Amino acid sequence: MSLSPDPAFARWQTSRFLIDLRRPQVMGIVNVTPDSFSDGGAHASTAAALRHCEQLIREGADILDIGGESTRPGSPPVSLEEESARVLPVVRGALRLGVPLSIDTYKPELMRAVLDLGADIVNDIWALRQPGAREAVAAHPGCGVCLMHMHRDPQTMQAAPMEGDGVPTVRDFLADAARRLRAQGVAAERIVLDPGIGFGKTVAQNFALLARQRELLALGYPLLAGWSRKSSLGAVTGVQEAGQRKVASTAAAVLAVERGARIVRVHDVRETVEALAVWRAMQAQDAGAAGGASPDNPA
Ligand code: PT1
Repeated sequence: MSLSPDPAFARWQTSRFLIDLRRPQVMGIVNVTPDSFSDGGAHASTAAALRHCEQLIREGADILDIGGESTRPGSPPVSLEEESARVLPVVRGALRLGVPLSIDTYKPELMRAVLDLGADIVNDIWALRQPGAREAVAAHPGCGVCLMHMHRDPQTMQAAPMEGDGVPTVRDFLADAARRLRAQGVAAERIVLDPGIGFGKTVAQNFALLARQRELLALGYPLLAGWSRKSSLGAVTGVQEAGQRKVASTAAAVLAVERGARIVRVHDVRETVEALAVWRAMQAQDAGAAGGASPDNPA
């Protein structure tokens, strides 16, 4: 099982683009933060961030995810003014690059501002739980949205992770978040769900969310998975330095896709695109990929 024939999984409606999810999509991470967890703040300036956007597109990114506040465990929040000053100039420039732009923010004022500029997707680690966020997305006629599960908040989530079997908890949370947004009139095709790897979960709970992605897919929405450089990968590989976790991150991205995720959020775009080309070559010959000639199946 991997590609669902259900049309609910086939595409993601966003402001400017109808994204075809039959091919897994690589979402490249663009951190516009001086304290960014893995690029040492190298992209803190607008020009550097835009160069990074162009680089990720050359490497094969299908979508760019632009964020101005680090939400890795223990990160301090930044003000609306600071986050807007970091993100808005980059969004203005990146709108010309011809790929869907996702903005990683939970602040409704910034959501409205980027949607007014023409941004395509709101990626919210709070799943639109901040007052006014759901309304900001619902007021837009066609933007995409990614709803992510987080236990507690970025400051406290790892101090007291979830308890017990996290999969039903995450599933029920995401079902509720999607239901609330649908109730505001947002079409199902605009919505993607994300288990929130590393957001208040133990290492075992994160891997259970990978092993049992099928239980989340049962909700009927496409899934986005973000494993890139995260500490759970460090825990199982012994690689302490986040920037050195490329192999583990790429493996996790492929496994997530193999278990049904349609979008992977990654730092290492070139590696991920290459690895997914291998996955796609396998997929093309999978049972049901009717009639393809191959060494095992001569035409
Ligand atoms: C994610 C995600 C995100 N992750 C979406 N947006 C981050 N939709 C930011 C660690 O354990 O998975 N999905 N935006 C980054 N967050 C973290 C969390 C970074 C945990 C690092 C860790 O190392």
